[in-house]
Amino acid sequence: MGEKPVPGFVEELRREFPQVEFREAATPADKLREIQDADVYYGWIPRDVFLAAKKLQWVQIPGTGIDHVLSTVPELVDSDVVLVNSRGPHANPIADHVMGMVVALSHQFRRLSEDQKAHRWDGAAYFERFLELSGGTMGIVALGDIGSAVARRAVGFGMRVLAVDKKPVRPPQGVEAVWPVEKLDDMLRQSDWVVVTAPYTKETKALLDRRRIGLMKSGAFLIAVSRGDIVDEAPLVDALKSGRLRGAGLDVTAVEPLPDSSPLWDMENVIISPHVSAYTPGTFSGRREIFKENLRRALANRPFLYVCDKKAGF
Ligand code: OXD
Repeated sequence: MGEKPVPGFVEELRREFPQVEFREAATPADKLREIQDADVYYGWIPRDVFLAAKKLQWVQIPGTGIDHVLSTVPELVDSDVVLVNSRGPHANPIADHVMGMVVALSHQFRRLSEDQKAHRWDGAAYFERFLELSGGTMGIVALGDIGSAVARRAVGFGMRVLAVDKKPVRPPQGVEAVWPVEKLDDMLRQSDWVVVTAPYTKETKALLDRRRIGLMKSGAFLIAVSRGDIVDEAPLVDALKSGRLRGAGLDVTAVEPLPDSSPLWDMENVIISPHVSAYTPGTFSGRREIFKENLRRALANRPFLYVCDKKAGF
C-alpha cells in the first residue's frame, strides 16, 4: 500500500497537462486547504480531507486494494465520487513474488541460505528433500489481474491450475477450471499450493478459517499476497506447527507490521515479506502512468481505467 514521494512528478504533470492546475499537498493542513476546490485527488485520501471537499469528482489511489480507503472513509461509498485504483502494474510483480515463494519453499532456500552463511556444503542433507512443482495442483483464490498472472506462471511450471472467483470467469489458457466461490472447499481439498490473491471484503474476511484450513491437503502450502485478514492466522499457525501444512509464504499478515510476538517469524517453513510483493520500479511508474492516462480520459470525456465497484469493495 506504500507510496513514496516522487520529486518532479507534479512538474511533469504540469508540462504534460498545461490546461490543468495541479496543487501539491504534502501536509495534512495543505491537503485540507487544497481539497476545497479540487476536482481530483491522487493518493490515499484521509477522511477529513474527503469531507472537506466541495467539488471532488474522482479519487485515484496509487495501489490495488481499496479496503483501507473504504473503511477509513465510509462516506465515499455512497457518494458520487468515482474511485479508481491502479491495479494493472501490480499484477506481474506480485505474481513473480508468489512464484519466488513457491520455488523458495519447495527447494528450501531458507535452509540453503543458512548453510551458505555457515559455509556448509552438505548436499546429502538435501537428498529427496525438494519437491517438484510440475504435476502439482495450484488453487488460486480469485482470478483477477493478480490471480491470472499467477496462473500463467504456474501453467508455465507445468502445474495443474484451478481457481475460484466471485464472478463467472472463462478459464484462461492452461487453467483447468474456474469455479464459483461455493466450490472453494473442493479446490482446497485438491490443491498442493493455495494462493490467496482476493481483495479483502466482507465476504473474504477469514474466508480461510479453521474449518477450511482443515480441508487443505496434508503437506500443502499456503501463499497469501493480497490481505492478511483473509486467512485466520491461529489455525494456520497450528497447521504449520503440527506439520499438516508443509509451509507458507506470507507477504501480508492480519496485523502489519507482523507483531514481534507472532510465532510465524520463527517458523522454518514460513517465508515472510513485509507487504512488498509489488515493489518494482515499474509498479511505481505504472501507477503514475495510469493517473496520467485517466487525466487524458477525463479531459476527453472517455471512461476511466480501473474504476472500482465501491459497494463490492474491489
Ligand atoms: C495494494 C497493496 O496496493 O496491497 O493494495 O499494496
